Amino acid sequence: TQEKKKLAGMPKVELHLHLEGTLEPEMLLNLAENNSVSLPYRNVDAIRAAYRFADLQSFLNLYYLATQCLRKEQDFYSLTLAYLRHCRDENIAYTEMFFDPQTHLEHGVPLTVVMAGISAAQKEAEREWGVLSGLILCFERDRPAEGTIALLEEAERIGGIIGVGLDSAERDHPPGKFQETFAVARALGLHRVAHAGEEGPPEYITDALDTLFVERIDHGVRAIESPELLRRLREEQIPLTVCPFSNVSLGGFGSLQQHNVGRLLDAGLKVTINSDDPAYFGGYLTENIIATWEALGLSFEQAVQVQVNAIEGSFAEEQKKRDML
Ligand code: ES4
Ligand code: ZN
Repeated sequence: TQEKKKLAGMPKVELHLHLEGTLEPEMLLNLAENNSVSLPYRNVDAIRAAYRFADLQSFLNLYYLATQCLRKEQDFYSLTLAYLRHCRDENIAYTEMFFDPQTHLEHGVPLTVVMAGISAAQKEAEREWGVLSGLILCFERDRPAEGTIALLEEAERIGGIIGVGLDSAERDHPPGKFQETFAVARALGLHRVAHAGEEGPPEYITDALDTLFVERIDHGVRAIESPELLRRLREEQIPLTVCPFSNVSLGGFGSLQQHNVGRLLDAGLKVTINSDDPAYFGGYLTENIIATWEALGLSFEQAVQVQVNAIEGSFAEEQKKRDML
């Protein structure tokens, strides 16, 4: 339809995207071969067959297994450039990308290597295609907070991150453990976001706001359980980076038709739509937007509002935001 074409063609912004979650099966097999990492999968079909997840943890197990194949600067460069090429093809003008350095460090890959590869791809995508991007360093909440301040300081010495985030297994891992680390990030002038209310309770959303001083909530769909929190999120216009395909893939909602993003929009929240880990969850940003819009019967105006929210909720410079609006 005409409206569908307009949504696909309009300039877009993505605010919740894990670079490691863009690792497609074909690239994964290539990297495994090149880096002599043995995988329990022989071919693309076997990998795709493993993309059936019961919950967040079952997904993370596969996601972290696959990250073992990322070893060299070139690997991070190829991964990032392939995603940014998708952005060009989908008219995504600006994207803020997460990465998980602790996992790579555990595999013996230094932060300098990871960041050099990502940064080279970002520069190339901007130069060649005009696709702008920012990089957000995520801490994994199911690891100790110990060492995260040193990691943050090293990233600042290298340069190139615009903020910090908090991801990985949410259940039984409240945000408060990272209070000091996020305070340092804030003092350094870095932006702050956290996954909260994906599988965890609404209290984790409140805690992320009050103890980490986050500026956005990643996911946040369980806010629906607390009228008081809904009121706060609306009054303070805290952006939520909702990821519909991700939530359905990981069992948060039985189907796209049952997703609550329409209700969150109706409640006046500053909702954005994002792809999270598109290689694993069945589609990139445009597909998330169009399929959600169709499944929930959202209005065209609501779909456009979601993109205005993403521009306004982004950490782009004010002038760039005005250019995008
Ligand atoms: C993630 Cl979907 C999701 N949730 C939490 N942490 C993550 N890391 C990568 N994808
Ligand atoms: Zn995520």
